[in-house]
Amino acid sequence: MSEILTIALSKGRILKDTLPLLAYAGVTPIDDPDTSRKLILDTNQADIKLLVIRASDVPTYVEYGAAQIGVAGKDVLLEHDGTGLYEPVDLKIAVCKIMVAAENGKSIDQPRIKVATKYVKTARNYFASKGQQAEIIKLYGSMELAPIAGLADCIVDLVDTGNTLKANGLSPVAHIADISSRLVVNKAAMKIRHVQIKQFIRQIETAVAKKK
Ligand code: PRT
Ligand code: MG
Repeated sequence: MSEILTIALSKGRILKDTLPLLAYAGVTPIDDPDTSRKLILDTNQADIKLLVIRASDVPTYVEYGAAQIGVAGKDVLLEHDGTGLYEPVDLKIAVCKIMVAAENGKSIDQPRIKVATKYVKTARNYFASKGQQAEIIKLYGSMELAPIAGLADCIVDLVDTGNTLKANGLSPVAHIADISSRLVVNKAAMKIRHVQIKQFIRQIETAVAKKK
């Protein structure tokens, strides 16, 4: 048996959308991930385990090598500072957009604006690239409330159907980036365990292609 391959992913939509890809690659968890309270899931392959953690913690686990592989949204990766990660496969799951949104009818064409977001780095880079002065206000959730409550002029957040914005009287005013989840790999592991990891990556690539 080869060394254990540990794959970090988050509960919710990423786990839900990753399981079919893993199944194509011949990997299925033993316990039902929806009902299990375990944070480490054994799979039908004795040398593959899944870690179920916070979405924003996935790059950290992989960068430090506690997991060799992970699945993380590009939104999370854009905010992560590390350089210890390869990003070899776009899994084309959990697809959405990262956008600027403001109250219906309001323009963000002001010399200086307040932006509420969980995506501080992405927001800062975006407004800098536009040459627009922005005060970035860090929030941890429910961004949609910020313009309504008068905390900020606009938000930077993920948008899928647009229903959440709509329900809160907001409209998208700018598109920043298309988002999907990526397979990430620890750089040292890729070198040291090249054969095992390359083989896994190839299986996942095939699964992504087949799913289309
Ligand atoms: O645990 P933690 O809070 O760190 O992570 P999380 O709660 O963001 O995890 P989760 O499971 O909600 O999302 C994980 C990943 O899914 C994100 O990092 C994205 O890469 C991806 N994803 C894809 C989304 C969405 N689509 C999405 N629509 N994540 C969140 N949303 C939210 C969005 O923030 C907004 O509140 O859904 C709402 C908008 O959806 P619509 O359809 O109303 O536009
Ligand atoms: Mg959440």
